[in-house]
Amino acid sequence: MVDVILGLQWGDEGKGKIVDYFAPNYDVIARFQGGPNAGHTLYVENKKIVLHQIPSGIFHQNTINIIGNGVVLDPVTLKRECDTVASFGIDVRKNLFIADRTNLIVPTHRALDKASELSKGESKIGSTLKGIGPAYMDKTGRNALRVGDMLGKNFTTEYIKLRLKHQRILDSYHFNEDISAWEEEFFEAIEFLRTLPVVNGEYFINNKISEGKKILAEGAQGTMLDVDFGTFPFVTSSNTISAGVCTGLGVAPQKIREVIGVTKAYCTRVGSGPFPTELNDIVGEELRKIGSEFGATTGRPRRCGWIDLVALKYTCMINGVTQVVMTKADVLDAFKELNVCTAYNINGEEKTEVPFQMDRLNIKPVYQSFTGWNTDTTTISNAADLPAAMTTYIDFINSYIGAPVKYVSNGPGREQIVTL
Ligand code: 2SA
Ligand code: MG
Repeated sequence: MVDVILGLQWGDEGKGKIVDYFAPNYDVIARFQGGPNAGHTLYVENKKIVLHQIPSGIFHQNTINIIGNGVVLDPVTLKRECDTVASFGIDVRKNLFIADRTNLIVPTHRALDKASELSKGESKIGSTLKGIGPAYMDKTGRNALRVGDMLGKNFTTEYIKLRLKHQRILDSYHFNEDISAWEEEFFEAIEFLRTLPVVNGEYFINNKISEGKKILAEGAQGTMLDVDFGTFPFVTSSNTISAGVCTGLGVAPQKIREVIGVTKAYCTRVGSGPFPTELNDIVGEELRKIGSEFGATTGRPRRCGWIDLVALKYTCMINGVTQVVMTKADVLDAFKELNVCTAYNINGEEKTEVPFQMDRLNIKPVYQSFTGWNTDTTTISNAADLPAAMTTYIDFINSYIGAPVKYVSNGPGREQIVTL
């Protein structure tokens, strides 16, 4: 059976920590979408590690990790990350596998990402500039190079053909940065990638399922960044939702058991696009400061605001969430009053559904206020010891979204998680 952990907001919900926490219960951890745009933060031996390409189970000796076909893979980032992981005494060749159908990010994808963003000016997506959009365009456009191609004799020729295609687009953008250094790094990384175990991902996973192994699919970004259901066009280019597990790994829908959705106790977004509950005031700044809300991949300050239950209920619906993990609840310890958004006021009408293209509407959040618990919760380990005001806050969220909050994370440490 396959369980899924995924983000219910705009990414950065703290999925890395949660995957790391649950990893000991699983035999295999699989990434099914996204690429080096992801930034999954873990603490290993008290050191902060940010993983972009490798699944978050890599630091557990007995866990197998697989990069699935739905991922876009940047060999350079992967190599760098493998070196970091190896420095902790972990043999990546033993427990990291890569699906042969995984699409490669090539240096010109990064250049195209940059050129496209520059050309959009004010209306840019705020992408991570990792080449994600162009790489997925080449997948659906049927031009991409995949990991399996890298093992063939004609790889360099195919690469040059693709680069020429990209060059014509780059020329139309008048983009003429020299990418030869990127290319050199790319081919070095390809050599390294050739030494890693490449497998037929769909058989690999399904065989594991038949053997009765437990699989955890690790989502990247969040549902509000899903290419179909997110705040398009301010989204990423993959399906970040539970359905993405089927296409991104090659598993059938009935194999999926638990869908564990991760949400912050408040809300953040990095990059452009609509964010109804954003706080452009001192409260938003406090959230950013206390929550250390800076992009794990790009270092960009994240936009902060109150939790948005309209969006959360929607993302629980799309994913079929069976349990919710609420992270960074301790960040709210400092606040005397909390707000949760229960409806969108659009032109004087209160709506409780996420509309088509939020960015074209003037949405005012309708809030319900709660008294903050205003006490340090970071050392609590039993549900019974949580402050009553926090329980009230969580109960309200449960009843609104129709999915149960089963875990509350109250700090970055592995032990800082309360089971409800
Ligand atoms: P892209 O690069 O094409 O996927 O960007 C498109 C949009 O998706 C957003 N996006 C993200 N949002 C939150 N977290 C992400 N990962 C990093 C992190 C981001 C970082 O964990 O902090 O370090 O800035 C992530 N990846 C993509 C992106 O901001 C665009 O809005
Ligand atoms: Mg992140």
